[in-house]
Amino acid sequence: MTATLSEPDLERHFEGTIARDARIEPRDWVPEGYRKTMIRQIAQHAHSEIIGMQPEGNWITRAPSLRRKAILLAKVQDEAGHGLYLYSAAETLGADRAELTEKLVTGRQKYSSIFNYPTLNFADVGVIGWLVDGAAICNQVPLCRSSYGPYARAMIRICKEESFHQRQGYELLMTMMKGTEQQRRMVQDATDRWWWPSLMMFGPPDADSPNTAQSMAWKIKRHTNDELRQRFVDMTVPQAEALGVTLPDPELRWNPERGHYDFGEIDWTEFKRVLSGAGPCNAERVAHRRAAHENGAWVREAAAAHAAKSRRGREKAA
Ligand code: FAQ
Repeated sequence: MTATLSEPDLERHFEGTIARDARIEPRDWVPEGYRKTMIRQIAQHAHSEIIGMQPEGNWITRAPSLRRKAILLAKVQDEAGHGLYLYSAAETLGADRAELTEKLVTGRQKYSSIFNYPTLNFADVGVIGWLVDGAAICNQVPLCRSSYGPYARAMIRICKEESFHQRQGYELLMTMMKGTEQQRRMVQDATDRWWWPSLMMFGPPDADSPNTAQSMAWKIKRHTNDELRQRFVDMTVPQAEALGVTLPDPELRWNPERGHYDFGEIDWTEFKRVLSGAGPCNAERVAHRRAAHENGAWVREAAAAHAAKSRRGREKAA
C-alpha cells in the first residue's frame, strides 16, 4: 500500500503518527534520519547492556554467599537478555546484528561511559544496582513511551527487571551498612567513586547535546538529558540519607525556590575522555568483548550449519 504513496504523503503520514502520539512500527515508512537515530540509540543501549555485564560479572566467583551469588548471576543474565531484545529491536529497522557487534568491537559505536569504571570491592555491586540501575530506570521509564514501537515495548520489561536490580543493590547496601565499620567504609568508598560517573550517564548538558532537539521532536526522547539528571538527583538524595552515606558533592543542597536539589559542576572533561576511549577500563572492556565474540565463532557457525541442514530437510520433504 505504501508503494502507491509519494514521499511527501509518506512523510505526512509519519509526522501525523508522531503528532497523534501513536507508535511507529517496522512496516511504516520513516525518514532516513529517524532510522539512523533509532539504530544508533538502540545499538548503543544494547552494547551498554552487554558490556555492562563485565563490571559485575567480575564478582560472580567471589560473591560472599550462595544467596548473593545466585542474585548476581540472575542480574547479569537479565542484562544479557536486555541486550538481546534490543539487538532484535534494531534488526526491525534493517540493522544487521553482526555489523553492530563489529562496530562495537572496533570502537566505531559507543556504549555507556559508566561501564568503563572498575569494580574494586563487593560494595560496588550494591552501588551499581542502586545508582547505575537507578539512573538507567530514570532514563528508561520515559522511553517506554518512545515513538518506536519495538523499542518502547522492549523497554517495559527491561524497566521492570531493572527496578528489581535497583532494589537488590539497595538491599545489599542496607545489609552492609548494618554490618561492621569496615563494611560501612566500603559502601561510602563505592558511593564516592560511582556518584559522578552515574550523573554522566544522562549524557552531555542540553546545551551540548547535538541529538536532543531532534529526538524530542520525533518523541524518541521524552525528556532532555538535564531534566532526567535532575530527576535522578532529587530521587537519590533521600535514599542516600536513609542509607546513611554522604554523596560526594559539597554543593548538593535543597533549593526551595526551584523545588529541586542544586548540585555541583560535573567534570565534563572526564566524560569526554571516557567517551574517547581513554577511561580507566575502556581497552579492557572492548578487548574482553572482542575475545568473547571470537571465541563464540564456532557456536554461530554451528547454529548456521544446523539451520541450513533443517532448511534443506524441509525443502526435500516439500
Ligand atoms: N555514554 O546528543 P546526546 C544500563 C553519546 S543501560 C556514552 O545527548 P542522545 C543498564 C551519545 O550517544 C545504559 N555515550 O545523545 C545496566 C551521542 O553519541 P553520537 C545505557 C554517551 O542519544 C545497568 C553523543 O554522546 N542506556 O545502564 C553518553 O540524544 C547496570 C551526544 O549525546 C541507554 O543507552 C554516555 N553516558 O542522548 C546494565 C539509554 N551520553 O551521536 C548493567 C538509551 C551521551 O556521537 C548494569 N539512550 N553519549 O553517536 C538514551 O537515552 C540516550 O541515547 C542518551 C544520550 C541519554 C544516553
